[in-house]
Amino acid sequence: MFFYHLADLHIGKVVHGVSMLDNGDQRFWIDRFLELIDKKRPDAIVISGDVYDRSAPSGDSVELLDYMLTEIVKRDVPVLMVAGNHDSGQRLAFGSEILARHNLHICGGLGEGGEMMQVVLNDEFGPVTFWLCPYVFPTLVAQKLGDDSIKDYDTAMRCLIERQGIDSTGRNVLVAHQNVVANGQMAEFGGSESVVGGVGQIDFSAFDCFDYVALGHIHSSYHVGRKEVRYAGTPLCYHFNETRQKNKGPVMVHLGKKGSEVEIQSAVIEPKHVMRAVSGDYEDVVANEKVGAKRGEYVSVTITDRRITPEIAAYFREFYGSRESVLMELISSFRNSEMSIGKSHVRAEERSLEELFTDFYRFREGDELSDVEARALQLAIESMHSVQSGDSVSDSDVADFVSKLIKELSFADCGGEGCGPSSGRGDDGYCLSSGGDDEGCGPSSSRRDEEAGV
Ligand SMILES: [Mn+2]
Repeated sequence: MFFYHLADLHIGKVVHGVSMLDNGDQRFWIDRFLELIDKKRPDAIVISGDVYDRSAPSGDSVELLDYMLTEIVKRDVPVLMVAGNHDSGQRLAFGSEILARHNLHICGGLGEGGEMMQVVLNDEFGPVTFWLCPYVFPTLVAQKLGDDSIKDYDTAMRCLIERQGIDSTGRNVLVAHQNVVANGQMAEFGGSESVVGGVGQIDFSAFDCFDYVALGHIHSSYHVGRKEVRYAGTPLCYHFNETRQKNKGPVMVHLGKKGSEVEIQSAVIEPKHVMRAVSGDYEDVVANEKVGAKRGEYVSVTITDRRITPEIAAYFREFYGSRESVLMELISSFRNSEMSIGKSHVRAEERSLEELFTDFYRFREGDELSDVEARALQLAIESMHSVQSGDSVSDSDVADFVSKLIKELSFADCGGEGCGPSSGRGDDGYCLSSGGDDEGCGPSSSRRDEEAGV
């Protein structure tokens, strides 16, 4: 018996504002998977929950799952699927009795008395019983089994399995969606799970009577306690932490004669967009990415030596956009306070406004003020000092200052200082300030995106 074990498809998932559905990532993966089915001819497909990302999935999500299941069933391959904690079991199981006649087995809930759905498939060694168990929690199991003493997940699962009356002389596979651990050790979280560690742990020994346990819930692909108790992981990276996992993809399970070793391998499906995280000093990231960035990627950039300015954000967005890539995340791990901007240990209150601004400018622009800019700063500070504290600033004060500024700067401009207050530096062939200086700090669109946390 050879089957593919998948889990946590999360159809409709949005990652950093990018819809894996609308951007074609999930459809692309499904099409590659269908090719794999044509090539390898499995005896079954097992899907261990979190089929959708939401309990009330969008119409497009339903359409995509419909496409996937229809294509598999057309190929005469049975599908065994359970509801995860993200799914509504009731909705997922719509028409399940009818669909089961076409070898599409969907389990949305337990039976009245806590029975799991059973599907028996045969191969040359006889029958294999698949036990379909949707996501369950202790109070549900306590109610189904009429046993109020069931309070925790581990007990709930053990009682539930006990209730099934499993014949362990035959071959049994469990399909479940739970948080399973080995000897209390924390799970290797992928990153995109909506649960936190330690909640609802079940020890892997609860599953001793099964030849293979096809798990969903944790988004990494790995085994727990023994190699036959296994998480498939998400098909695609749904979090930048998950880019560390090399083997994303369906798990191939070969079940031989009872008692013989179960062969388990990962199949690799290349995603439509590779997700990649880069980190380093600004100049290094810029230089490295010019050489290393590929086309059509999902990228996270962490700058370690400065804060993100609208100009930096605009630069990276443009850089990746021109490569048909998406800048999903742009963050700064630069944690020092403003005081460290000028590497000065003098308290901010004791420093002149001119010094503070010059440091701020150097930090933000990575360069010194030009002579013209220094003159403009001086004028601004003089004007400020001429206004007594507590006095209100009249419109004519402002008009005076602005006309003085324009006069000074246009004089300097004619003096060959460049083309205006901030003469658009072009380090390495790009321009940090894109000419929007008069309006404040860069094009307003980039500022909006910055606020939106891009
Ligand atoms: Mn999940």
